[in-house]
Order: sequence, then structure tokens, then C-alpha cells
Amino acid sequence: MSSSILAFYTAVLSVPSLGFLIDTVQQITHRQICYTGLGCFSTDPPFTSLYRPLSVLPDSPETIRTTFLLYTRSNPTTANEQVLSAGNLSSIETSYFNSHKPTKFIVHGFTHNGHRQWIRNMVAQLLIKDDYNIIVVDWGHGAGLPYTQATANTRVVGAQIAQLITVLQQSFNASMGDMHIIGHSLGAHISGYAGERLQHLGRITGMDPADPYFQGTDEKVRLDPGDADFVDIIHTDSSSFLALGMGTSQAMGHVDFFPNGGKNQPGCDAGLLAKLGHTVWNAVSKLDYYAAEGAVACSHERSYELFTESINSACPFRAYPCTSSDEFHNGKCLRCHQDDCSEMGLNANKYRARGSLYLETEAASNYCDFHYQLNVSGSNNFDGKLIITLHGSKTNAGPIQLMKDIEVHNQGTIISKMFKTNIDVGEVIGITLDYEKTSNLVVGWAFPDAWTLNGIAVWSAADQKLYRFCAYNKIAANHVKTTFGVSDHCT
Ligand SMILES: [Ca+2]
Repeated sequence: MSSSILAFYTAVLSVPSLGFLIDTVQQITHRQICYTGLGCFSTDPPFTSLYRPLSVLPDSPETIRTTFLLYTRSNPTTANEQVLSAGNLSSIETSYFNSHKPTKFIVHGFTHNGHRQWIRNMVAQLLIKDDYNIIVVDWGHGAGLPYTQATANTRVVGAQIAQLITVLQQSFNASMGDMHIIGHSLGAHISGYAGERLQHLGRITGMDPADPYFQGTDEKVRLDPGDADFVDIIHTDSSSFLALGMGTSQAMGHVDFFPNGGKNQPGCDAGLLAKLGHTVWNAVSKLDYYAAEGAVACSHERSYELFTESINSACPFRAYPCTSSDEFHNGKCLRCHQDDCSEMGLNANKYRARGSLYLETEAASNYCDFHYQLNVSGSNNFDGKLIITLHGSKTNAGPIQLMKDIEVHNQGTIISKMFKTNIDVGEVIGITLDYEKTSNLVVGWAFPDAWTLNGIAVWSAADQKLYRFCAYNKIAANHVKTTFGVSDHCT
């Protein structure tokens, strides 16, 4: 225990007016502390290790002041939220909690609290989706600086959630399998601490589980697949700690989703210098704390933005097994075999897919994309841009630029490119191709102005279907848009 914390507890025990704390603090040694009803917490290995050299004891429940806030369709807003207490059964009896309905817990992370806007948004979307009991776990008084203390406090909060769930099960006959804890950052590991104390907790969703002090540690210390019957993880900010990556890259669930590779998210600054760049300093200069935090933690916070959008999204966040995000980006992994694909977000438990899954998203909402792979080949050499518009039974998507200026492809080779759109075009019925020959005069003279096509095909990953187009021997002329119908309609 650090000297400052020892001094704190010494002070607490010596002041009679704070005697109520003595009732809670049953035993203090230099490496263990016990709290009534929650058990003892030790900093012995594995809680002290190479990955967490400075390990401190958790604060008391009175300091952390964890609050369970119930929202249902009968009381959906903060104005009429109800506070539940495991030690006060009437707080549950007189609330809108209904043990016949599934329950969603939402747990925030470092420096946040239970009234953050993202939590309100998630509650609202969940209540649109279904008639849930939603319990927001507010541990904001224990989630502040220093990080090492907040890290230690997660163990107490996890124990408190387990205590409440046990009461809901034993005194109100709620089903353990209907319990789903959704935790962000440190909240993901809190969910793990709760789950390891319970038998067959239904589900944990870890939204970008915190990396520092957890990655590489023993399963007792971090979220792992043993903590619930189903554990799904969304990784969004797993770049190195030196680049201010806050999420773990370590697979911790039955299924781990890596949107956009899981390291950095589109629309967010990447890397230390960029994150601390002008956006942050502009915000700091205006004393806008939330804007500064949003710039630094943009990728980390994207995890809950993605989950929230997934709740009622018409576009499924389809995700695919792959060996790497680069392979995925190159369109190598858009085919599903034997239930090995899934959906990221709320629907992940409806699939049997396990392991690491990949998908790409947009930089802003609507984030969810439909993924396609274009294969096109021509009978002469090609150098330039390829811009397409996809025509569908519902609407069109495009123009989408698939290739950079100066991208040489030799005659006969198949150009294979993944592309994506957040527009649901429906059934694919046609494609417009716009070939723009390179404007580079040094190399451009060597390439013809028109491109004779051998064939065009588009694989739709969302419906696992190949569309072929009537393109054989057709000409794609420089800067001329040419539209092709699917081959069933060729004349
Ligand atoms: Ca665990």
C-alpha cells in the first residue's frame, strides 16, 4: 500500500466522527482490505505483476458511492430514474424493476459517470428496442484520478454489481441468463469482476476494455471468456500506449470485433502528436473539457457509439473472420462459411461465430457499412482512377472512388477492390463505371484512352451473393460514365 493511502486509512480510523467507516473497514493489512458483504481484496499476485507494478487497494464503498439507476419504459429519463440498493429490498420492490424482463447493466469507465450523454443515448435506444430493465452503474466518485486508484476501485464495483444481481435472482426470481452487463473501458473489467462471482451470468459486452494495467494480466485480473456464458468485445483504440491508445488489443471474449482494424477509428486523430494537436489545444484554450477529451479519446469512445447505433440499426454490422485487417481491407475475407460470420453489437449473441472478426465502418454516423468486392478485368493496360456508382432496387450509392490516380494494372489481370457504403441499395441491379486515365503526362502517354473490358462482377458480402454485369468487350472510355446491368438482363 502506498504511504498516502496508509495515511488516509490511519486518519479515518483515528477520527471518531468518521466511525461509520470503521464498521465497513473490517480489516486492514498492508496488502489486503475487506468490506462488509463484498469480501476481501488483496494486492498480492496476480494483482501485482509485471503489467501492474504499482497496485493499490480499492477505496471503500462509502468513498466510491456506487449508485444503481433503474430506467424502464415506465421511467425512461433521468428526471424519473429510480435508485436500487442491494441492501434495501423495498427500493427494488417499489420500483419498476420487472424480473420477467431481461436486464441490461451499463457501466462507464475512467473519469466518466452515470449521467454522461452517451449513457443516456444508449438507454434511449435500448428502450426503443425492447422492454428492458436498464440499470446504469454510476461509480463516478471512484472513477477519477489517479488511474491506479480507479483501477483498484473497479474490483469493489464489480463485487457490488454481483451482490445486486444475486439479490435480483434470489429475492426476485430474476433469471441469471437474462442478465447482460455492457461495460466501457474500465467498466468492461468491472463487468468481468461481477461475472466471475456469479454462476452462468448471461452475457458481458466489453466496449474497448482498458489496456493499461490489464493487457497481458491473469484472467482473474481482467475480463475473460470465463466471466459469462457469452462475452463479446469491441476493440476500437488499441494502438500502442505511447500513441495514447487506451483499449486493449488482446482478445478477451468468445468473439472479438475489430472494426477498422481496432487500432484507430476513421474520423479520429491517430498518433500521439495528432491527438495532442490543434483540436485539443483549441478545446483546452476554451476550457471545453468534453471537446478536449473527445479529441484524445475519440477512438476509445467510438466503441460505445458503434454499440449504441447497432441497437436499432437497419444495417447489420456484419463482421467476418480474417487473418488481419489488411487482408480484410483488400477484400479477401468477405465470404462466410459454416456460421463463421457475425454481427457486431447488440445482435452478436444471435450468432455462433467465435474468434476475431473484422469489419469497416464510416467516419461518422451512420457508421454501419455494407461491404462489397469489385472484380474487373480489361484486355489492355490500365492506369488511372476507377469511380463507380452502385445501382440497387431501393436506391443508388456513389460515386465511390476505388483507386488512386496512378495505379497501374497490366492487361488481363483482375483488379479486385473492396468498397463499402452505408446506403442500403437493396438488390444490386447495375453499376456505373467511370474510368479516369491518369493525368500524369510522364506515364500517361503509355496508356490508351479507352479500356476494353473483359468482365465486371460484384460480391455483396451482406447477402453473400455474386452479381455479374454485361461488360464483355464493352469499352470504358476515359472520363465517360458507362452503366452495366446485371448479366441476367443482358441483351
Ligand atoms: Ca476475469
